[in-house]
Amino acid sequence: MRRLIIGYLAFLLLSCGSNSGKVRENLDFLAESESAAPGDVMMTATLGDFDADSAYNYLAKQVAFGPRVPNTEAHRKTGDWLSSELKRHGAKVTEQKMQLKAFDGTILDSRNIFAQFNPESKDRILLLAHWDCRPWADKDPDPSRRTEPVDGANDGASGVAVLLEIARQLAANSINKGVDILFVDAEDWGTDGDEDSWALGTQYFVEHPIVKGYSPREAILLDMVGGEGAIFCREYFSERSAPEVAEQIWQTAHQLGYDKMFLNRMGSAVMDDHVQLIKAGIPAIDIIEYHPNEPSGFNSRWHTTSDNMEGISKTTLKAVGVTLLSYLNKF
Ligand code: AHN
Ligand code: ZN
Repeated sequence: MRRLIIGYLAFLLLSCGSNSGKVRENLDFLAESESAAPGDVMMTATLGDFDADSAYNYLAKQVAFGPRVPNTEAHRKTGDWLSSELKRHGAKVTEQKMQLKAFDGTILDSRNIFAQFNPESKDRILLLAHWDCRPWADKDPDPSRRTEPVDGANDGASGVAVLLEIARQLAANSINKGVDILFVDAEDWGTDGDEDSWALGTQYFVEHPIVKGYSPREAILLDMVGGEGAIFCREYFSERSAPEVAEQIWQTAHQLGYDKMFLNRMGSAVMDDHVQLIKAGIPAIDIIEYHPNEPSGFNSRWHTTSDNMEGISKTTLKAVGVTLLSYLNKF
């Protein structure tokens, strides 16, 4: 049995990044659930209304700094701005500065940015996204452009933008819940086939707790949550770790009328920041786009020079933001 599970896991990992619709079909054990008709909104985000224009501006602002690649000026400036923006929203902000060694030996001047709302509350939820950009557009269709950095409009800036807007809503509505927002660095300086080369900032975060004995009830990772026409399916490692959290998120999305975007079925297995949290004992899920017709499982702009503002949709940002904000109301 144990060997079977390990074999199954290996199979899944191999399938990550390959176009194996058949495997995914077999994983489709989650039944479609009842959903509201579009526009039939059964619940509102009482923490305030998630403002998609504001989230979009937060996204554009990051992209305007330039690619947020560690060891660059754009990265340093963006880090300073993220930190000041979170402080402006009344959070207790801690910057975790560290030098991380990438798989290719490069030393990355990195920084995790940790913002706590109601730090005294014991019952906490952790919301996170990576804020760095991939240094090379190695999936670009044009080989001559594969050494250029990516803009990371979707891969990086989108998750951060949604969380900044959530921080703004938390401040405006002075809620009394324990909410932590974490922007992790050095997620995207990884290489295929070496799973520990990714998510370096999150690895550092769990190895060097900022708060003694830190153990949030659950964590929700946002990754690639702004793409035009994005679909969100349930993710394998999230299901292993915190199926009840995923269930609640997808149910909330359906109640809000976003059942066409949040499909209640299995997508793929993604090695992402949440896996490092899970390994450290924190129940975590990943809300990440799933593109069944792409070899990567992500949209065709992923890790290309086209991951820019043109691929961003306010509708997608809004669906994710409103869903998450509504979920926080229930937390
Ligand atoms: C895999 O490709 C297996 N994981 C992707 C993690 C990632 C990179 N998320 C954003 N960029
Ligand atoms: Zn990436």
